Amino acid sequence: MAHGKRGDMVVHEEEPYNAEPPPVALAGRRLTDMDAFYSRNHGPIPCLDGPTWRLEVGGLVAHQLDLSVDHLRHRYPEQTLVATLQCAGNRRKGLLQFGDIPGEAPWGAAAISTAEWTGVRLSDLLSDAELHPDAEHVEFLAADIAQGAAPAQPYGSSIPVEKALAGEVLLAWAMNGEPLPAAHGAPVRIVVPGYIGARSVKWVRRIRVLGHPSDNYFQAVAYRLPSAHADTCGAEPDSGVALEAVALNSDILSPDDGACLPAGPVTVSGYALAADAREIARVEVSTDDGRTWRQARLENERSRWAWCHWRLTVDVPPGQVRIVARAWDSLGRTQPESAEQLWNPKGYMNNSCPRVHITAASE
Ligand SMILES: Nc1nc2c(c(=O)[nH]1)N[C@H]1C(S)=C(S)[C@@H](COP(=O)(O)O)O[C@H]1N2
Ligand SMILES: [Mo]
Repeated sequence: MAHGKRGDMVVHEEEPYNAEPPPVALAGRRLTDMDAFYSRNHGPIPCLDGPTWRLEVGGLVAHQLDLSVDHLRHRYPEQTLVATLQCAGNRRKGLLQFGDIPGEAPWGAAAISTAEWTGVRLSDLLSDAELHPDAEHVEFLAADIAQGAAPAQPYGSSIPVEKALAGEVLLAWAMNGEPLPAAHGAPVRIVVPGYIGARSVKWVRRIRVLGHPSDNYFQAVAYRLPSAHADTCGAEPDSGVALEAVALNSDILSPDDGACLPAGPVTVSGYALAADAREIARVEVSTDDGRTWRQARLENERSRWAWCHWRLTVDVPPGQVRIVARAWDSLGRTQPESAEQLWNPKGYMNNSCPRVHITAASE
């Protein structure tokens, strides 16, 4: 079992290790099993020693901090929160029919997982450190070295000060009640609920308060949404916008795309995730290309930071059947119908309505 993961992970890359579980491993489970939680890495997974680990907090602060895990545990109140992490590349596979996306893994439906995280609030540390009035972004620098960055550098990222001070951002040392595993950032990682996974920096070592976004490769170059026309002659060079909040999204986890099933009742299930701390209001499923929709049952209590599982049993006639789903949020917004308009050169943020094609056989 590489990196503590189940044997049937879909491994996009062995080194650095990048893998998602088979969709069925996520279905119906509010918390993702540790051995199924997707794993996204830009460098070798470091093995850090918990007892000697230190976290430095500096930059635009009145008081620098230098903390051990014990300091974190004893100085600040413990917080536990259920939050979904989703890679910006989740569902990239659905964009590939509209254009190549070289150098990026073709993630399917499962570069997303949910855990109960335990740690302390970043805002508690920052209030101890006292932010300078010019503070704009809070940068997290990690221990792993990303050889694929230009130049090679430790993984890092930053978030706006307003988000850093919101109570939901944690420095976490436990996941689903167990000590954080090495693959997920031990001894301590950042968890930024509601933001793309890239901002939840693992193996964090330094926190720097800055007057501007981080110039780390993963903030300044990668994880930006470029214009689809970045190479158009005469246009201004376009470095795109840094991705922060996730978009309203959903996917179908069962049945599998391409499945052959007996005609008759088929249970369709999946997940939905709201954006901007909204809630999922409903999820609908169509088996007639969107002419009619039926409402799915939402399976777990809705929370601001976590996905919601849904399911619906539909009756499918013999032949080829296309199943489409769409989620709605508490503001009345729904997902874009087609992935075509969402295609971008890095393949980020595909939140189009999920579709699977099945063949139903008469008995
Ligand atoms: N130090 C470090 N933190 C990191 C990364 C990384 O490569 N190094 N990958 C990021 C990305 S792109 C994602 S989607 C999430 C994945 O978290 P997971 O591997 O725990 O699922 O971690 C983020 N934090
Ligand atoms: Mo990611």
